[in-house]
Amino acid sequence: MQRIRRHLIAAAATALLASPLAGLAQDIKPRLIRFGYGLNEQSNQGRAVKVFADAVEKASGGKMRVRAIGAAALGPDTQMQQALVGGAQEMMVGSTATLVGITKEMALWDTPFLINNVREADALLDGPVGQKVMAKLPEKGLVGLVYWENGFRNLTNSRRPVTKAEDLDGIKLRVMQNNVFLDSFRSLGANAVPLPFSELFSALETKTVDGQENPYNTILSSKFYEVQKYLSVTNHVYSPWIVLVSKKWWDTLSPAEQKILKDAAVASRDFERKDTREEAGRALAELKAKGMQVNELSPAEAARMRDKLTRVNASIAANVGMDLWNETQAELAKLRGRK
Ligand code: TK8
Repeated sequence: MQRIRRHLIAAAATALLASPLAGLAQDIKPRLIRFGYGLNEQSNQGRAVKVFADAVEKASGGKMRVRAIGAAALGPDTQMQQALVGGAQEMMVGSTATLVGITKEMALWDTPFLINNVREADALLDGPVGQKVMAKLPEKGLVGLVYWENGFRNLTNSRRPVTKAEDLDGIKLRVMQNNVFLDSFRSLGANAVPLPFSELFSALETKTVDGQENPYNTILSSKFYEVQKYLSVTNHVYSPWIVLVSKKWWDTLSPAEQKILKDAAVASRDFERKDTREEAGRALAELKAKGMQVNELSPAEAARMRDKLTRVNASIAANVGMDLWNETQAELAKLRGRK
């Protein structure tokens, strides 16, 4: 009897150890966050992901671990977005422009010449308008935490300096997978082709496309200067990046864990904007030193280009909704009225 009981106790103990251990292990095992991004590790994006990762690990005492996976090793933006929606990947940072297929309101940020400077960018993105756009994500299976700065976009190509819209005639120009960008550059006369960023360098190298447009930082960190001769300063749009979480996964986190991610995201945003602006400030000189030929547009040609580009505004307004569009314009007017 005694022996049987001892056996039973031993068996019960084994069972206890075997099965609830799984539950126990879940508490002990760190939460692994696969965080994907498109640029290189040595870029403003890569540096800020590292800041985020360190902040999360520190605040969670190592219970939450971020595995940063750059250079689009988890796929281009659109593929990662789908992986987040499906719950196969936890986090990413990418362009808002590639999100438009999921959340149409994101097209607001594609509006040419919407934002004039970084002060306006921060106020608009972090204020009610930016938050309203972000709030459209959860119903699509995504949670947006913060906007980072990609930056003002400029044009590069391997054929000739672009000093006026007509110089784009016949230039095969890679654009993001986004209709506003496609229509904008087609209206300027370029032969615009949508392509994921991850395929861009080799497309430029093999001359599958002649040109592209991105902020100075990216032209530098992605070494586009190796395959692009001409840089035309157009500043045609301010591009944000957005830090995204899989909603499926987010809902399994405790409020304390969610707070750790939110706080780390804000810290990474503040770091990223500062870092990006510093780099942008010296990137142009570096690109020149690397042999790029840089040209500005004359005020008259810049105005003509602006005029052609902003013809897409009416359709953007209709797409994102007139209320959001008007609120954005009112917010910008308020910002511009303030000294
Ligand atoms: C990186 C992209 C990039 C964007 C582009 O994955 O595609 O041109 O500017 O930053 O999101």
